[in-house]
Amino acid sequence: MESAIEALRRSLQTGQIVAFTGAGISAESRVPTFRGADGLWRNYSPERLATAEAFWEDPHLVWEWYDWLRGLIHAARPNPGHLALAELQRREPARFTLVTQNMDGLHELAGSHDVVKLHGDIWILRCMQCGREGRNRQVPLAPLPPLCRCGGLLRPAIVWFGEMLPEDQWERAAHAAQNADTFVAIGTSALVYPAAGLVQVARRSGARVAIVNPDPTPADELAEWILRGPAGEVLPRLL
Ligand code: BV8
Ligand code: ZN
Repeated sequence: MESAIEALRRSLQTGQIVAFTGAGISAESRVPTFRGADGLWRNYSPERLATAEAFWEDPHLVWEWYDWLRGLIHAARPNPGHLALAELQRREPARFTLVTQNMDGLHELAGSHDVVKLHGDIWILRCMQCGREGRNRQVPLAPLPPLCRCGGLLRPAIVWFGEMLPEDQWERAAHAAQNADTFVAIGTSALVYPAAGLVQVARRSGARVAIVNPDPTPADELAEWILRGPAGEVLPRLL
């Protein structure tokens, strides 16, 4: 591990860096991941809950799930992994891009900025009627489901399965991956597309790929370096 960290550290000294994060980076902030042993989706099937159809069918049930998740995330604090990425961006603002699949907002709380958010933000609500969006950090939400001033139903401004990713965010992420010299995938199972495809995009564009994850992922075969450990321990050592 030491030699890999040393080699990755050297690679980060020059060129464009992309950090690509998933739920694993928030695991040490006690925000459960989706597919781990204690994953959120052990009890619920994501395709059943995290879809527009499920929401139309039973907005109250889907909101109970997200209101519960908001309560967990509201209590969470950024961990050394989030803080290390914010510090790296502070040192190399022109050479660093953070692309996240997470919707918990912990990267921003840690001090990261201009974060590319591929799957939206659980703290932003969007009206299904008038489209108005607003930040709302109220936990628990009351009433459930929350309603807009216009009377329309509010939904979380996150990307459900079967939904398109925000065009501008995807463009920024794809551009960063195409121009990356070093691409570090942190805490993601690399199973959800099109986000997971960014690792291949970076690799094909000539980037050197590193993976920070205690467990194997399908992206491992693209990696020059695999740092087999928790982000909260590995990333600070990288700095
Ligand atoms: C789209 C919001 C179509 C909701 C999410 C079959 C094959 C290929 C693709 C598909 C297919 N069937 C369907 C699809 C498409 C689908 C998809 O990819 N499905 C997968 C499951 C197969 N994708 C979509 O539907 C996307 N949209 O394709 O649109 C389209 C096309 C044209 C026109 C219209 C439509 C939308 C994808 C976004 C879905 N929304 N979230 C909600 O979650 O409530 S995705 C969800 O998974 C999360 O948001 C998360 O962002 C994402 C990825 O999960 P990870 O972040 O990787 O987390 P995970 O738990 O999986 O892994 C954690 C990792 O951390 C593990 O590896 C673990 O080992 C590691 N770890 C643990 N502890 C630590 C750690 N690492 C470091 N440190 C630690 N301490
Ligand atoms: Zn409205």
